[in-house]
Amino acid sequence: MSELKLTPKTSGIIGEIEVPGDKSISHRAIILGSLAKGKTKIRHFLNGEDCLRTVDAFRAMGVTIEQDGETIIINSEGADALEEPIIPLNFGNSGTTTRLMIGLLAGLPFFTTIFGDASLSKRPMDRVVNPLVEMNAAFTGREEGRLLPIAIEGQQLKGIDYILPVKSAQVKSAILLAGLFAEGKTKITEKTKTRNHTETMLGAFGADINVDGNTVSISNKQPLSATDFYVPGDISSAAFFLAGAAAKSNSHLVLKNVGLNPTRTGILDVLIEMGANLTIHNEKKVGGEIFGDITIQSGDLQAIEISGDIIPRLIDEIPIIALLATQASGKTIIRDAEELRVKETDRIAAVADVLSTLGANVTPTDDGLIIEGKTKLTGGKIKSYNDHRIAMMGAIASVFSDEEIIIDDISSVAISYPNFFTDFENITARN
Ligand code: SPQ
Repeated sequence: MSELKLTPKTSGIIGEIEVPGDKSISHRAIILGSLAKGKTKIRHFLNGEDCLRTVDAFRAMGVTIEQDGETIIINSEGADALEEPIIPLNFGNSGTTTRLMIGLLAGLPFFTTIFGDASLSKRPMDRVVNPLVEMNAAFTGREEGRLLPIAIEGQQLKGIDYILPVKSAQVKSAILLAGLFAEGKTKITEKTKTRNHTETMLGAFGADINVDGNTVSISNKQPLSATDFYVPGDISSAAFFLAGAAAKSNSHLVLKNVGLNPTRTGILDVLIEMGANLTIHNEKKVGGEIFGDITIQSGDLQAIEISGDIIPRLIDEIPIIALLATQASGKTIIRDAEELRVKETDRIAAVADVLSTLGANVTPTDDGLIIEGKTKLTGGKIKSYNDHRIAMMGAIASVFSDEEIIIDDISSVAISYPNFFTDFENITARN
């Protein structure tokens, strides 16, 4: 346990920072770079615990992966050369590693067992196991493969035409990776579009992939080709400081090279609709991913309603949006976010608990939260629930309180933003 006491921050959030590389893209760069024959160089890789689990998995399958800080060099003999890992693969806390790797391992010609920590062992895997079984995959696991640990007996898979029943990029990605090794075509249709990094990056690595609206098709016709890749800053990490600066008076913050993929920018739409003072500049595109700089200044925020198709575009930002809503005038209503119940922790319950402890007026619902603002937060001892996004939300809350806030355990922050507290100190240093 690593407890942290945060003193009140009286003046604004001021400065310029570059957040670490995007977690979703970093995982996928390791996976695709390991499947492609040749040398892949990844720059601005997220050196966080979850992405390192994905690195370890491919090292265990014989891929040479060298790391120098945020630069990764992969030398791979291609997918055909991957070897059976001799020990079970430990995926720690990482849902992305687990679900994407289940899809990939299902079609590789060897046996693998996978497991994770207590949180990961409670998260549902049937959402990937069920469609993969339809593709001829063979699994054994706790509760008939619904939960980790799971053993995977690689099979010759066959293509599938699948309509996603859950709003999940991880499920879509698992099926796409399985489709790379399946006979025939694999086609996936989503009712609501989720983050599209897997399909975009598969295109950059030369896969035979086609995107038509909300439908993605892939065939196993051509092997992937190695390519260099730059990982933009993680908008989900930037979101904490964007929200803090939007609501804390006298703030002026510049965030450099933040990923602006439209399937991820729901947080920016919300900030603008609430009345935040935000501009985007220096937009660039590399490897199919857009990124740019965001400048934000404090403003008067109004409550809004958040529901429907925007939810997958900001699902990981809902904890920090809920905190932001405590600083907006009126009633913010968040709906259609039932997926939050099955993240690293039940994020609806965790957010409601933490914000209530700090004196906010917040009500959890089955699929979201109702928050009444504007509230001056109190101090108190809060729980992180061993969830990085809850711990970082708790830290930003200290900007809106005149009393000390104690977070019971901040170790989970290393999952997605190892330098979070250094950056936080730097932009609040005048206090
Ligand atoms: O990897 P993990 O633990 O699932 O990470 C989270 C997060 O908050 O960092 C969710 F808890 O992000 C997911 C995200 O919620 C990352 C992700 C991806 O990279 O494909 C997709 C989303 O999950 P899902 O279940 O909607 O597919």
